[in-house]
Order: sequence, then structure tokens, then C-alpha cells
Amino acid sequence: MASTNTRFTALGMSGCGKTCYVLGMYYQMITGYKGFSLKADGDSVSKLETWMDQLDDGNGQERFPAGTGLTEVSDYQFKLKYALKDIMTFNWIDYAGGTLRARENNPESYQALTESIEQSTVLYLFLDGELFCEDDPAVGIRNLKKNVRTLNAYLNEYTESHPDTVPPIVFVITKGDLVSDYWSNYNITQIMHECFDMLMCKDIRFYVTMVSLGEGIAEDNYSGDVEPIGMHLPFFIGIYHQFLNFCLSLKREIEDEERRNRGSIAVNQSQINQINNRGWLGRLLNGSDISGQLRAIESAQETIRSNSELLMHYKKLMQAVSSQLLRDSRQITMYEDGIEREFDAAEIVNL
Ligand SMILES: Nc1nc2c(ncn2[C@@H]2O[C@H](COP(=O)(O)OP(=O)(O)OP(=O)(O)O)[C@@H](O)[C@H]2O)c(=O)[nH]1
Ligand SMILES: [Mg+2]
Repeated sequence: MASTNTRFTALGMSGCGKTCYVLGMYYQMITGYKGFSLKADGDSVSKLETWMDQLDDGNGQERFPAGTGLTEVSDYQFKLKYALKDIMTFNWIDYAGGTLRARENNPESYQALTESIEQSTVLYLFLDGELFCEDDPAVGIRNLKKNVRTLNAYLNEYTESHPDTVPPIVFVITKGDLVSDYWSNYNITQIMHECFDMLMCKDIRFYVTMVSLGEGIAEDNYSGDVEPIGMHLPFFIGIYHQFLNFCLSLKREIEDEERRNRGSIAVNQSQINQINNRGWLGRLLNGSDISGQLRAIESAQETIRSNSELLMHYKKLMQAVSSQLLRDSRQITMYEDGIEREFDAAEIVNL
């Protein structure tokens, strides 16, 4: 059966805001958003709860989680609920930005990162919004180019070794509160061409979004209120793709199973017909019990019915996620085959 468990991996240079994103996303989603809510599981619960308290009550830089250690791989387990029912589990994998440079001095972490990416439905690339806080956008783009050099080297290698299987990528520009005054000077297509040109090509889909822990979070030496902005969007894009993959593979499985069940129904029906055609003497001499065949037909019909209900259920969830994304689509820029396109959830038509 197609899996309702998945994993998302966060990549980005040190200090760009990856760990604060998981925290802000949880902060926003724990109370629920448009019927969806998150629940952390296992060891992640107490860590995230402590961080949320610290973020609410603390001041200055101490209110944020400390930088992720180089050998630390944080694996946050979450359960996604819709209308209070569990619908999927996922692991959010958060690495230290330094891991990208650790191929020689920390090969285990580097290897674990690579394996995590292989298993991810969606990749998240975090860009430090503070780099764009420049009056001259050319300077901002240059800042970013320098900052993501290591990330680029990693992506180059990855895209070369996976020419046909690069998963959808979500760029998350962090610290939106700091960037907002400068952002109108930038052109996203230009940023992407200058800094991530290798992704502007055929068969690669990526999205660009912006998030913040709160419009005034940095005010008075970082003592402003926490009011997450846009934190649900990158996450909703991830679950949209996970549901899409899930529904497509479920549909394939169901079609195969339906073919087998229809075959079984036909075989049993023809046995019933043969028995019925024997005439009363034949039935008396060879037996006339058709209950086994009737049970087999009923069970095959039941499987077909319950499978199509399951698919319907996931299609409805997909519809809920995609409708939300469509409503928020002005905050998402999507590129496919190197061209900016409107997010229109067109692939749902194939389901
Ligand atoms: N103004 C503002 N600052 C933020 C926001 N999110 C994060 N920051 C700042 O960015 C710093 C680094 O964030 P982290 O989430 O620890 O960065 P990271 O990418 O996990 O870094 P590593 O663990 O070293 O790879 C935080 O300590 C905050 O000072 C935000 O939304 N707004
Ligand atoms: Mg971190």
C-alpha cells in the first residue's frame, strides 16, 4: 500500500533560519490552520515546547534556539491531522548548515544528509533574507551568491547524479520582516538565474516563498511579538506533493487490484453459470452449492468499493490543501522547466 509517511529535508547555510522555521511552522500549525493541525511526536515534543516558551518569553538572541551542532541531525516527527483525524506522519530533518562542508571532516553527517535527501519527497532550500537588506539589489544578489557557494556546489553534484529524479524544491526566504522594505527592488527570476541557474531547466519544479517569525520580532533588540507569517506555505507545498505522490501510487495499486478482482468476479460468475446450466439432474449428481463463489464475488466487490472510498478520501484532502495554496498563490512564485508559471494545481486532473 502507498505510504502515508514521508520525510522533508531542510538545507541551507549556517544561521539562515532553518531551525527557527521548524519552530515557527509548529508554532503556527499547532493551533490549526484551515482544518489542518500538527502534533509533534516522540522526543520532538518537549524540545519544541521549550523553544516555543523561550521564544514567547525571552529577549534578544537568547530567545532563539542555539545553532545546530555539526554532528547533530534533528529529526522532528510530526503527525498531520485534518478535522482532528490523523492523516499522515512525516519527519522533518534539520541539519547544521556546516554539514554541507563536512564531506572530509565529518563524513558520517555528510552521508546521513545525502541519504536523507534521497528519501525526501520535497527539498527545502533556505535562503537568509538578511542578505537582501541592501539599497542596491545588485549588492543583495552578490551577497546571496557568495553565501550559497557551498550549497551550489552540493546542488550541482546532486542534480548531475539525479538528472531525472530531482524532487520538487521549495526555496524559503527567511527573516521576511527584515527584507520587506527592500523586496520590491528585486526580481525573483533574476535572483534565480544569477544564483541557482542549474535549477532553471527542464523537468525541475521549484517554488519561492518568504516567511517570518513576526513583523516586529526584531524590534527593541529582538523583543517583538511572535506572529508567524507565511510559515504554513512551504509546509503546505510539501504536503501537496506528498498527497499527490500518494494518490498517484494509490490509484495505480487500486487499478491493479481492481483488475484482479474483476477477473475473480468473472471466473466465479462463470462457475455459477455452469452450475446453473447443469439442469436439475446434473445439479443433483454434481452438487449445486454456489455459496463459495457468491462469497468470493461479494468480497471482491467490497475490496473495490473500499479502495475507491480510500482514494476519494485522499483526493478530498488534496483538494483542501490545493485550494488553500491556490488562495495563497500570490505569495508563491513557481518555476517549471525554468519558466515562471502560475500555481494552478493542474496535476490533480490526472487523479
Ligand atoms: N528578524 C528575524 N530573524 C530571524 C528569523 N528567523 C531566524 N532569525 C534569526 O536567525 C538566527 C539563526 O536562525 P537558525 O534557525 O538558528 O539558523 P539555522 O539555519 O538553523 O543555522 P544552523 O543551525 O547553524 O545551520 C536566529 O538566531 C535569529 O536571530 C525571523 O523570522 N526574523
Ligand atoms: Mg539550525
